[in-house]
Amino acid sequence: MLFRFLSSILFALLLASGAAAADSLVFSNAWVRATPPNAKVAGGFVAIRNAGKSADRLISASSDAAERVEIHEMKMAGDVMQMRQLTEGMAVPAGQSVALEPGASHLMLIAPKQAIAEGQKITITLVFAKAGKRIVEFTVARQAPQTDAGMSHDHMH
Ligand SMILES: [Cu+2]
Repeated sequence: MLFRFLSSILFALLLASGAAAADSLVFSNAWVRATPPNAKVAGGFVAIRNAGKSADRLISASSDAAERVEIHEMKMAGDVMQMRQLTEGMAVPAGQSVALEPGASHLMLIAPKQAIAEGQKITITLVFAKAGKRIVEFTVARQAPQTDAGMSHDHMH
């Protein structure tokens, strides 16, 4: 009986550590493109790295700053670049990074409730199939933030 009790505690601990292991999504370069006042949409971009061992999926997004937030992709239809909503969301494979970036997949803030002006912060909640909700702060900018890759490393001597 005692053994049974101990093993159920152990099982609970394993479940808890499993939940912690799901917490392995890393977000970088989160930004929303500044729009003119009264713009009907704004594009949101972020790199998502899944450092975990199980595949996940971005299934929806929302923000207080907009009526709704959709997950879009850009696709060529003949000669024309078109946007469509990814109603099934976007896969984030284990051990890989996916980039929401201009000209590719992106978040679309529909009917912004406020001016989206340079320098502002916009909080967007990203919902993942396994990891659940993640709250990510996006900076409003005119263009993609520069990463500092390579600047302070690898000097030749
Ligand atoms: Cu779009």
